Amino acid sequence: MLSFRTAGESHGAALIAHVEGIPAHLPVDFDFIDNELKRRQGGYGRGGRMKIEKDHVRFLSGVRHGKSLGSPIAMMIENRDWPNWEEIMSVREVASDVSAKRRLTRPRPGHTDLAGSLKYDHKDARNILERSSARETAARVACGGLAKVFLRYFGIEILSHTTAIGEVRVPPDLGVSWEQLEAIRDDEVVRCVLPDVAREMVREIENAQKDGDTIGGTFEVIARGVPLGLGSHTGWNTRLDGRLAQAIMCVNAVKAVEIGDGVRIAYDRGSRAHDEIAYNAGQRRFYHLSNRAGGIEGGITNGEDVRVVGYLKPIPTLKKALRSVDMISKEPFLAQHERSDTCTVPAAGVIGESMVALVLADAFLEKFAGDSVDETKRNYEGYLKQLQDY
Ligand code: EPS
Repeated sequence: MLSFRTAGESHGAALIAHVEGIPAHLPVDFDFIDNELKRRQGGYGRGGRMKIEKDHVRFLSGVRHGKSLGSPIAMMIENRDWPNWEEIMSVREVASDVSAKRRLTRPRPGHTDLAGSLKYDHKDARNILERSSARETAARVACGGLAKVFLRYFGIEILSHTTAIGEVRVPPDLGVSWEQLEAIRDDEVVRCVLPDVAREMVREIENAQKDGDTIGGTFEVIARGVPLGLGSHTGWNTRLDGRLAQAIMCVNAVKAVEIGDGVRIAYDRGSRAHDEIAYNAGQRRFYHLSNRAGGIEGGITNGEDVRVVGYLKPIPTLKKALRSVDMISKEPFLAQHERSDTCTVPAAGVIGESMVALVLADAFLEKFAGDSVDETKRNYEGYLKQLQDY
């Protein structure tokens, strides 16, 4: 099974990522992983910080001569902004005039500032926001990049697209093709497959920016080549849809998750909600005539594409500040403004891909295990034969 952890503050020296469970002998595609980080940094509506950072993964352990060793893989992404924050974010004690710099005491509604400061008993919300910042997702994308490299070895690929920015949406019945997803893989604007809608999305972001406001939206992650049988109906925590929901819900600013057409079918009849079953005798496999279930039935992948949608709230750092209360004086104030982004939906799609990759790789290893990728492959091929022989 695959597990991962991250560490690091947004304006600290570096982000750290730690992945355990990748079998030995996996060829590591370093350029691919760096490109994943680059994709996450793109998207119209990012703030000034993205002009400073140029993320790159430095592998510290677990890989030798280009291949995984089977031991824990540690990775580091340096923060280029760090020289500007060395004193403010120093791990050593500093003079009181330094610790007062960039202090935040007027919490932003919708942000972690207040709940985190009260819970951890901090009088400076910087001690909270530095870790709750979406900067942390760069480390997750490094872990997800590795998971994608592993999945690719078994023919599983994952991409995403932006399906809404504010009120501008792609049509709900848009059947997006893999070629369309490939075409926007490295798009640096909004990562929407329909050029007309993409232009409107840019305008929607610009309008929010002009108003000193922020804007949310939705993205869809699609995984193809996923075998039938990942996840299990046997326990509440083994169901793959539940695991995917958590993985997407914990992406910064996500407030709702949908599998397939889950939201729409809640308002429809069963006869229009489910995917009818057919059998392809040539390929000796069952398949479905539609995919409203998003490739998962009963918490188990059913062999169709896995489709997960993330819904993002507009991020809570606003120039047009909302009412708040100073944490120290308890006086009413407008919330503090920090340098920030206007829209992070295109970046969130890339982060969503990583989270889906990590969940699928974990479920894949749970089922097929193996200390080396060849052993995993033998187990996998044996299972594919079992399905064909059914
Ligand atoms: C973030 C605020 C901005 C974003 C940051 C997330 O950073 P800063 O405070 O340095 O301007 O750019 O995102 C990243 C740094 C990143 O790599 O995604 C926040 O408050 O969450």
